[in-house]
Amino acid sequence: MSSSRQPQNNQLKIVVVGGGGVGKSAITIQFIQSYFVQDYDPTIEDSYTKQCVIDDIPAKLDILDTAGQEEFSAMREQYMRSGEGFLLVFSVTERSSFDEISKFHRQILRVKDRDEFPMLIVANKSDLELQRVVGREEAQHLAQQLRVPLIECSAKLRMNVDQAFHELVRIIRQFQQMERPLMKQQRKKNKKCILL
Ligand SMILES: Nc1nc2c(ncn2[C@@H]2O[C@H](COP(=O)(O)OP(=O)(O)OP(=O)(O)O)[C@@H](O)[C@H]2O)c(=O)[nH]1
Ligand SMILES: [Mg+2]
Repeated sequence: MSSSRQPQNNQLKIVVVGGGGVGKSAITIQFIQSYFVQDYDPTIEDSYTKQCVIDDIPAKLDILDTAGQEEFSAMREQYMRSGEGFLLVFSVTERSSFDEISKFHRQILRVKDRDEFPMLIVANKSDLELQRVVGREEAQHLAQQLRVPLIECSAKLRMNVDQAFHELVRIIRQFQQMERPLMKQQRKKNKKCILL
């Protein structure tokens, strides 16, 4: 690919959301540093950057690992405004975290004022099969309802961790590509209005 065809700005803002203790930090730290955090230390807000090449296109990911605990929920709108794509994480061992997915989804669409936005649902802790309370089919059903793809993952086993981030990057790229011509049309329209 010639350099002129490369996207000018390959920086992408990814935000990891979901209930408390579902494994957002564990997934993020596995992706960035390739180790599993065993202890639970509730997050307030942590940010990371990672350079990677996805489908032969370089990307600089700015990843925001957010607080799941309710007491920090006031910060949500602010990070939702800046995010270009969201991982919606729940734990297959905790029903309330699954119920929260729809709420995060709804809040993101409201803050973005859109019907659709780049997101990926992550069903984490799938290594804990015996403690699973949210079935695969049930999760798939919600994903179809929300029109958001879903991936099963385990931060502990490092299963589908890279895939989750890479897939979200693909979803963001597709969305932004669709948006660009639309924005141009919009600008033209606006211009016409001003001339009139
Ligand atoms: N077995 C198993 N445990 C996990 C997995 N992911 C996270 N955990 C454990 O679950 C606990 C909570 O994980 P965190 O990553 O801190 O959860 P969080 O979503 O960041 O929580 P908040 O920061 O409070 O929102 C920790 O003890 C992790 O070791 C997983 O895939 N499998
Ligand atoms: Mg955390």
